[in-house]
Amino acid sequence: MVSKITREGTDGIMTEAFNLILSYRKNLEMKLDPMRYEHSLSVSYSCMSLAMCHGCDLEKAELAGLLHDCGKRYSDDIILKKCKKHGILFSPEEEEAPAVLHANYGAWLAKHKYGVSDPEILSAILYHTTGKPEMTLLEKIVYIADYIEPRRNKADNLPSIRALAYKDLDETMYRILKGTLEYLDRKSGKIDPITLKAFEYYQELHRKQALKQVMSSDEEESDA
Ligand code: DGI
Ligand code: FE
Ligand code: FE
Repeated sequence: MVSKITREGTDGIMTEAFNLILSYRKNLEMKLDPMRYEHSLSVSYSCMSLAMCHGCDLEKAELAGLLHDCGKRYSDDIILKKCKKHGILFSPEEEEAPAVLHANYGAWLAKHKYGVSDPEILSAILYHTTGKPEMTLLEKIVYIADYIEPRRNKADNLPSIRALAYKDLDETMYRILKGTLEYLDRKSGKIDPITLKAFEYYQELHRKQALKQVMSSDEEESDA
C-alpha cells in the first residue's frame, strides 16, 4: 500500500523549503511527460547525494536538480519560439543547436514562473546542458547528476563515470564532455562553442593533473 507523504518530515520538522519542493514536484508532474518527471526526481536525488559527498548546500542542490529540465516541456521548435517571445537571450550558435535551448528557457521559467531568485541555482539550470569553463560546485553537481542519475542509460561507460563522480568532479566533467563531443561528432550535431570551451577547460585541468601524477611518481622513484 502506498501511504501519503505526511506534512511533517521524518524528524517532525516540516521546513518551508520542503513545502516548496512538494509544490514544484506537483507542478512538474503535470507539465512534464512521465519519464521526464521521473528523470527530474532522479536528478534531484542524485544532486543531493553528490552535494553530501562534496560539501554543497543540500537544499540548493535538490531544487536545482528538480527544476533543471523544467523547460523541456515542449519540442525544440516551440522552445525556440518561446525564447523569442519572452526575449530570452540565446546566441546564433545556440539557435543552430536547439537541443541546448531548453536550458535557457528553463532558467527563465525558474526565475519568472517558479520564483527562484538565487543566481547560483539559475546558473546551474542555464549551464546544465553545455557546461562552461570554471563551473561552480553547484553547476558541476547538476551537470554531472543529469548524466549519471540512476535511470539514465546513455553511455557504456556510465558505471565508471558514476564511481568517479564521487571522487573527482573536474575529472568527471572532462570525461562527460569528451563523450558528449564524440557523440555529437558521430551524429554530426552542431556544437555550441560553450560546450567546446568547457571541454578545453576541463581537458587542461586533466592534463595538469596527469602531469602532477607523473612528477610525483618520478620523485618517489628517485627517493627510493
Ligand atoms: O535534457 P536531458 O536529456 O536530460 O540532458 P541535457 O540537457 O544534457 O541534453 C542532452 C543533449 O544535449 C545531448 O543529446 C547532447 C546535447 N548537447 C550538449 N551540448 C551540445 C548538445 N547538442 C548540440 N547540438 N550541441 C551542443 O553543444
Ligand atoms: Fe536538460
Ligand atoms: Fe536532464
